[in-house]
Order: sequence, then C-alpha cells, then structure tokens
Amino acid sequence: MEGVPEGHPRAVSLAARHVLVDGFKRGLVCEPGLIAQGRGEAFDYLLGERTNGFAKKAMEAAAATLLLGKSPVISVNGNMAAICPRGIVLLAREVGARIEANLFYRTDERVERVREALKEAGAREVLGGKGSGETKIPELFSERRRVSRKGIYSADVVLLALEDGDRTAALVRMKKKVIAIDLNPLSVTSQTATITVVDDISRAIPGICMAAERMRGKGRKELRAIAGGYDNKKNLGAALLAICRRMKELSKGMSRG
Ligand code: PTJ
Repeated sequence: MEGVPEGHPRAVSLAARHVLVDGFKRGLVCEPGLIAQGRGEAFDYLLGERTNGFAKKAMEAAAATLLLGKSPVISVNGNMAAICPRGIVLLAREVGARIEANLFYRTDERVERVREALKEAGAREVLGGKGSGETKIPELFSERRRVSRKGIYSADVVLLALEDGDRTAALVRMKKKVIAIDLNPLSVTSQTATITVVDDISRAIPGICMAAERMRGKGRKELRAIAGGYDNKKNLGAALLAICRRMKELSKGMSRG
C-alpha cells in the first residue's frame, strides 16, 4: 500500500481506508461516507477488531431469517458497494435475495455507479434508480424513501448496513424484518432493527454467507427455531458489556487509583 511502511501496526485499518478513498474517487462513496467509516473504526477498536460471540449469534439468526424470507432484499449504499461488492453478490446468491441500490445522498449518477460496481462483481440484476419501478416508503423523508416496488417496497426481509437513521423504524412499521450490520450498538438503526450484527461489514457479509451455507440442509422448522430464539436487545446488551469488560481489562495497570 503506497505511503504505508511495511509492518505498520494499523495496516489492515489503513488498507480499509484506502478502499473507501478509492471508492470515493470512483464516484461510489460520498464525502460523508468517509466520515462514517471513521465512526465505525472507533467502535471496531473498542470491540477488539474481531468477530465476537454476539456477532456470530446475530449472523446465524440473520442467515436463518434470510433463508426463511419469501422476498429478501439486500439494500446497498455507497460504502457497501466499495467495501464488499463480491461478498454481497455471493450472499444474495446463497439466500436467494434481490439486490437494490439505495442511497441517502442520492444522485442518479451515484446510483448508477453503485449498480455498475455490483454488476462488475457478478450481479445479474440490481434494482434501484430510474427504470426500476420506483415508489416511496411512507413516513420517511430522506432520499432513502425512494425504493423499487419489486425490491425493498415488497420485501419481507431487508438487510442493510452503514446507516444511522429512521429508515429501519419505517421498514419495521411496514412489518418487514430488518437485519442491520452496524459496529455501533447504540445507533438508532441498531436499536430498531430486528437483528443487528455488530461487526465490520467486511467480516459480517461473508460471516452471514457462511452461516447460510452451513444451514443448507436444514428444514424451515429448524430455521424458524434459530430465528425465533434470537433476542436483539439481549444481544446488543452483550455487545455493550463486551466493550465495558474489555475497557476494564485494558485499564488494569494503567490507572493509578
Ligand atoms: O452512500 P449513501 O449516500 O447512502 O451514504 C452512506 C452514509 C454511510 C454516508 C450514510 O448512511 C451515513 O451517514 O451513515 P451514518 O449515519 O454515519 O451511519 C453509519 C453507521 O455505520 C455508524 O453507526 C457506524 O458506526 C457504522 N459503520 C461505519 N463503518 C462501518 C460501520 N458498520 C460496519 N462496518 C463498517 N465498516
């Protein structure tokens, strides 16, 4: 990686930043998307930059919920399209989900860039934007309300990531199950989703995909038991406790008192 000395202790994190910056230069990522990544990084640092037990549990519930869905959709924004386009395509194939580009800072051009990135990664169809039968999510006033009728609008399960706002609550009001990937367990989105995977998107998408692969032979009854036995509030509590415990552990030997 240009400008980063070999063996740099933050090489992985710096590489992730470069992916975002490159995505910005290619017209995929918006300027606030670079800031959003920074917020995620801070939480990842606190969580130990690994997939924790509570995230694995949420991934299992997410995979089962996607497999049980009649019309699941993966909603993709600029950051997601830059970080893990191939992972999104593979997950969509594994669980039979549609893919839809849906942006907060929407421009027609950026919707096209996101769709192109996913198609280059192997997606056959990417909904979103003009020509995909757009309608509006009721009681939502950001640009995210503009969705495809045969995609997010009629989906029973929506997987989304990297957003902290009111869309999740609007989708839940429409009786949809929402799976959120968000490193911040306190975000409005994390708190209102049906299932929140508190992990970095680059680990969460392949993690859910692998969980779905392991569930290939399972019947609907077994999948319902996995999805039904999951409690999001309890799992978010476990994520917060993990941060507290880790901080306490790390503070030993540092504090004077
Ligand atoms: O592409 P657009 O126009 O749809 O815009 C996308 C952004 C990301 C700019 C927009 O959705 C936004 O402003 O997001 P927020 O409100 O900053 O929320 C992002 C959330 O994702 C925060 O809770 C972050 O902690 C979390 N997050 C950031 N990076 C990651 C992450 N979660 C998982 N993996 C990450 N890499």
